[in-house]
Amino acid sequence: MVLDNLGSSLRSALNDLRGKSRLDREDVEDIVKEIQRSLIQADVDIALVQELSDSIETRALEEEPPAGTSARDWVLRIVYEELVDLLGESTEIPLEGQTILLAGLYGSGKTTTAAKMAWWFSKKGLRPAVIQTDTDRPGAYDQAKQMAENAEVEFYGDPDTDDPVAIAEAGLAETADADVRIVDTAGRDGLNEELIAQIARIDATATPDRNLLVLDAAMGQSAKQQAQEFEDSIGVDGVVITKLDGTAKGGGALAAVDQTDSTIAFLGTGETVKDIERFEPSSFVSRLLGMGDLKQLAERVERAMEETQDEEEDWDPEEMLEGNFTLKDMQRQMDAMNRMGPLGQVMDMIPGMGGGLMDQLPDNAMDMTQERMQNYDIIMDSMTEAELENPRVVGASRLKRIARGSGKPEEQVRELLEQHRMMGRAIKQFQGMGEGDMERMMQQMQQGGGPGGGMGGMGGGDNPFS
Ligand SMILES: Nc1nc2c(ncn2[C@@H]2O[C@H](COP(=O)(O)OP(=O)(O)O)[C@@H](O)[C@H]2O)c(=O)[nH]1
Ligand SMILES: [Mg+2]
Repeated sequence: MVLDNLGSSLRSALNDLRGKSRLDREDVEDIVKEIQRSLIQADVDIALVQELSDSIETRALEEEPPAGTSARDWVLRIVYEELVDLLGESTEIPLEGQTILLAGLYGSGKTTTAAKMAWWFSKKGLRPAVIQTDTDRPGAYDQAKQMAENAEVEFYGDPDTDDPVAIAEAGLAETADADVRIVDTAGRDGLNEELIAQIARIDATATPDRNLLVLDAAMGQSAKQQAQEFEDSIGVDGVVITKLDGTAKGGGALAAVDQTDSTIAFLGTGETVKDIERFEPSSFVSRLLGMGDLKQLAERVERAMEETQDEEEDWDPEEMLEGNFTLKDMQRQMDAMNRMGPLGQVMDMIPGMGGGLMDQLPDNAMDMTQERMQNYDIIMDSMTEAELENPRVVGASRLKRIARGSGKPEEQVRELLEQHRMMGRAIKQFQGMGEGDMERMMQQMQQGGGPGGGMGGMGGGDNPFS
């Protein structure tokens, strides 16, 4: 994944700031060094790295953090904002009729991307068609046709013609009924003048609404120059970065985006037609930094809590977060978890929780299968109110009684109590994250200024994360 290292190395640098409320020059320099190291490892252009780290350093030292913000939150937020700024907006792709031309080097993933994008548009309710104009590569026609079939979209190609401009022209006429026409082209080296002239002619004939440059995430520094050649000949409106499912680091592609002053439109994450994502800078950077996808998290938490709350009018999540974690809380947590999905996945979406913290928890703290939860539920039904509120009172004889009453082995009752202790500890660690880091961060975000920007889904103060 692009800049994969950045998240983890940055997290460890940020961890050193725990408990600090102010940043000194040395802290900032350490963090900037970490950032530089991982960007350079990810093949990001040196000039770009310098620019980014300069602005992070300047802001961290000169800007005054809002009252009550910890040093860690503050740096995280600056890094987040600068990275989002670097990546820019996502390329505008209106959901309406249009022609899109795909250009790029051999094997960059154009043909695959054409079918993926067609699939994507069809899921948005538009009628797409793929037009294949690659006459250079044997098998290009069959490959494109097959992929269009997989995507269940209209296809035009002509294996008997060797003039790509004529094919483009005929294809556009033939697919006039389609909403979105995606013109796939032959791979070309930006330095091959003949092929550059050819794509310029296709561009002139097809008059696409936008030209997208398809770049393999594995491309290194040469991506920048290639991108410039395409920019000069046909103009690049947006970039598709492919093969992000591999080990490639994507730094070259990033430099290309910067070089052509363009933006990222889509990300390719696999070989099938469904392996495509629309690029969203804020959620991309959130994940990158291990801050989780705040918007998505907020929506899921809110939905689950609304449902739980409907049934439990008098539950005070704040009390739970303050350390009084009872078995009843655990029951509610399990209930909410059932609705939200696996706890690990949910934790990954919480700012500051991704990666690092999960590793510190005992493995089985998160290992809550559906079946175990059901068993626990049954056991808890055999417990008294007092036991649920304060499970410490459960000694050997009560344990026997509960096991008999629920028809579950004593071993399982013991396991439930142990599970509860572990979750209680995990919740404490939640708070230990840094004197309410998380809470403050979410508040800042709700006020609009912070990472995530539009925190649309984050409603009132009725869930434990607000
Ligand atoms: N893993 C992975 N493979 C991809 C992705 N996009 C394309 N490929 C593979 O890369 C190779 C070249 O892709 P193709 O679309 O033919 O590239 P083109 O020459 O630019 O048209 C094929 O084997 C594709 O299956 C991707 O996002 N992930
Ligand atoms: Mg191709």
